Parts: sequence; structure tokens; C-alpha cells
Amino acid sequence: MEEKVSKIKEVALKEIEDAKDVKSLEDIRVKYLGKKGELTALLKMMGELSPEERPKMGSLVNSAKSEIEEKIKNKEEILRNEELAKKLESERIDVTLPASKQRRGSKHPLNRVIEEIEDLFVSMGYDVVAGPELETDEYCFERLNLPKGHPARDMQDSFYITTEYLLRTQTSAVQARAMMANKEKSPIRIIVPGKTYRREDDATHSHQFNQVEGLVVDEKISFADLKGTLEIFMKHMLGENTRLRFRPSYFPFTEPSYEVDVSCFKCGGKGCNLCKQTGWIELLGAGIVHPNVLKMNGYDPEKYSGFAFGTGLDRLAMFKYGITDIRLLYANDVRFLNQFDRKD
Ligand code: FA5
Repeated sequence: MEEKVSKIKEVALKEIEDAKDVKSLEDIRVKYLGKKGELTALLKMMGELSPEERPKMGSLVNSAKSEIEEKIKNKEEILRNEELAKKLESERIDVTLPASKQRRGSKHPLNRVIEEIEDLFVSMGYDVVAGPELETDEYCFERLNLPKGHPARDMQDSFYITTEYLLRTQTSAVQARAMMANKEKSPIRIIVPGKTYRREDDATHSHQFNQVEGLVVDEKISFADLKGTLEIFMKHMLGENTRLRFRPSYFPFTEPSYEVDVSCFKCGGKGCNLCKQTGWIELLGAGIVHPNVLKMNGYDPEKYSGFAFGTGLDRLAMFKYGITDIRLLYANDVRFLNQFDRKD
């Protein structure tokens, strides 16, 4: 029996030594120390020994068992460390490899135009102001000298939510808001880019579009200030050679009022299909702030005067980038949007 124990131990230790992975170590443990293992079987046979032999054999088998357990434990640690080292080696990251290409979005052409306008006007000392898109009849029309029932309301087909609330048809609504909000009634110099809504829908008109409003209120503001400002604005956006033409027009909140055309930047004013052979493109409404509007919003027209203008941003973006259908700006087609992916 003694010989048998030492033989089993010798073979077991050899097998442990040769084990290649943790899984085979576990098999060896079951083979010798498991319920039906070889050493366990020997322990079960103790009953057949004489009482004098039993303690000696018991301690022999137990010490073989602990030796095997100890060896398995040590070998397992070695194997686990080897496996970890292999894993670390195989998963090593080469930071010098070129990075995988990231798909990058591009700035929407309308946002480009808005940012360009904001940068220009901020550099001239203007504030950029926002107002609500869900506007009251009071601010969208009444405080702009357009009382209920005024025939000029027909010029803007509106989306009314209730009789008092509508989706604003023009950023001009913020003219009145800015004047009312200015408690000191001090000079104002703002631009207001934002979304506007009208019941229209074709290649050059959208039910939702963008305008940028400009408003200056101060002492001794004249038409010359309006003209100079619009010249800087349009030359900056459309090129140094751009010329302006002021045609008399009508807006209830300005007097006099103008429709402002820019010389066609495609043909330089000679006449082409873009400007319908006229050499001019209509881009803005503008004028000198009506004294009634100043008065209604708390400014003394004897002391203050002002100018205002409003332009369609979509149209400006279309001219600047040669876009032929306004609806492309809102369709979110990546083939269209990718073309504005500047590399700066
Ligand atoms: C106005 O909205 C005035 N509030 C402009 C103004 C401001 C005049 C300050 C005087 C003083 P008008 O309705 O013409 O004006 O619109 C101005 C511009 O908005 C148009 O020249 C056009 O470029 C753009 N626009 C108007 N309707 C639409 C539409 N449905 N889709 C796209 N652009 C539009």
C-alpha cells in the first residue's frame, strides 16, 4: 500500500508538471483527488487495514494529497500568468498605426450664413438678439403699426394658433420686443436671426424660412446710415463689386420704405438667367423706423430716429452657394449637405 501511494503521487506530480493549461490541471485534480479519484479510493480502503497500520497509512495518503494540492495550486498560478502574458501580447495596441477614418458632419449652409452675418455685425458693435417663434398678434403686427384689420396684413399669410398667438411671419416682431424691453429707452443696435413662418410653398418660398432683422435706434439716424450699413453687409456677403439699388416700397413699420436689390453677382449686372435678364436681384426690405412704431414702443420720435431692415437668409444662402430650390435646405439629404464640408 505504501508503495502504491508513492507511485500515485509520483505519476500525479509528473502530470501536473507537464500540464499545458488550467483545464488539464482541473482534470488531474479530479483524477486523483475527486470523489472517485485514485487517492480518495485509497482512503476509502483504510477500513481493510489493521488498526496499527491505519494511522501511518492515513498520514501517508493525506500528505500525498496535500503535496498534490499544493503542486496544482503553484502550477495553476504559473499557467494563469502565462495565459495573461499571452493575452496582453496578442492585444497589444500599436499607437503608431493610422487612425480609422471618422465620418464627420458638416455645417449646414444656413448656419454658415448666419454665423458669417453675426461675426460681421458683432464686429460693428451690434448685439445678437432672439425672440419667440410662437408670437403674439400684438408684437408681430400691432406694435409695428399694423392694427387688426389693416390691409397690409394680407401681404403675409399666417399660421394662427389661437386668435392671439401665431407663428411669427417676420423677425420684425423682435423690433418691438427690443424697444419695449429697453427700460432706459437708450440707443439700440441689434440683429435678429431666426425662423419665420408663412403659408407659402414653392421653389423659392418655404412655409418655414429664416430671416435676419437689423434695427438701429439712436439720435440723428438717417437714410445714409441705412445705406452705408447695407452696403457693408452685402459686399461682405456677396463680394466687393456688389452694388445696391433702393426702390420705393411699402411696409407699415417704416417710412420711407424700400425694397433693396443687389447687382447680380453671377453676371455682374449685364443680365442672365439668374437675375431674369434684369441685372438685379431683390434681397431685402428696409426703411426708416416709422415714428408711430417708436412712440408705441416707448421711444420719443422727436429725440430718436432709426433704421430697420429684414432679409431672407435662405435666399441669401441660395445666391451665395448657387442653390436652385429652397426645399433642398430643409430636406436633410446628406448628398446635398456633404458639399458644404469645408476642410477648415
Ligand atoms: C418682411 O418680412 C419685412 N419684415 C422686412 C422688413 C424689415 C422691412 C424691416 C422693413 C424693415 P418681406 O415680406 O418682403 O418683408 O420678406 C423679407 C424677405 O424674406 C424676402 O425678401 C424674402 O427673401 C424672404 N421671404 C419672405 N417669404 C418667404 C418664404 N415664404 N420663403 C422664403 N423666404 C421668404
